[in-house]
Amino acid sequence: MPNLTLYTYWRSSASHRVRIALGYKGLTYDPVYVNLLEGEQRKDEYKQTNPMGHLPCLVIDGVKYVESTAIIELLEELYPEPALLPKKPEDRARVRALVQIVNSGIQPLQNLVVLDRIGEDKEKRLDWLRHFITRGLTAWEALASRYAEETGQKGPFAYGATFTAADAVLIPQLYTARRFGIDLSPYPTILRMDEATKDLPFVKAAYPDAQPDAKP
Ligand SMILES: N[C@@H](CCC(=O)N[C@@H](CS)C(=O)NCC(=O)O)C(=O)O
Repeated sequence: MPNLTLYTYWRSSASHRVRIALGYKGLTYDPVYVNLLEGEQRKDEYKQTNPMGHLPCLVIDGVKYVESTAIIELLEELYPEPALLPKKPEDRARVRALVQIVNSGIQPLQNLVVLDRIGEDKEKRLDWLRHFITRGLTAWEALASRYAEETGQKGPFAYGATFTAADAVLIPQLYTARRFGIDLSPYPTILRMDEATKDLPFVKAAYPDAQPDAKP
């Protein structure tokens, strides 16, 4: 078994993705907690771990890996079973597109480093967050429905009958959406995925509120 260390924060959605992927593959890790609200990610000490000052970072046998989707792909290549990507290239491309809607179309816009540029005004920050999360989830739902029609798949997961990287990335985004009071009722595919995954043991174990560094 490799020696794994994860730099993580309970409410970091990118860390949450990697916690899910590790749990899905049955891999255990030692956590290192980095408090985002206290700005620990911006200190020089952490920037030697990730020069962007972002979580997560996964250390495998002493080697540091950053960027959650690159980490998930690495885990998939090192530990192919159970798989997080389908076998067919066309299906893999679709799963990766669903991942990227969240990874590049939503999450960067909700990041603390972006919100801090908007200013201290809480209402302004909330309005920004709700706008971009809603925009991204609306696109995600439309794309997933199109894929379901093209492939004849009926779920219950984000892409078809098995859990994939698309679920691992969407689940943390839903946590954030709920946290900011976004109405998920217009998204039947997303809600179906949520229902199918919420009680899976590795999903529950990765949940922000279940982390030892969670604040009540
Ligand atoms: N694309 C990066 C995004 C990482 C990222 O933005 N992490 C957030 C937490 S979810 C962070 O560390 N933010 C620190 C900040 O905004 O200061 C990834 O997927 O790993």
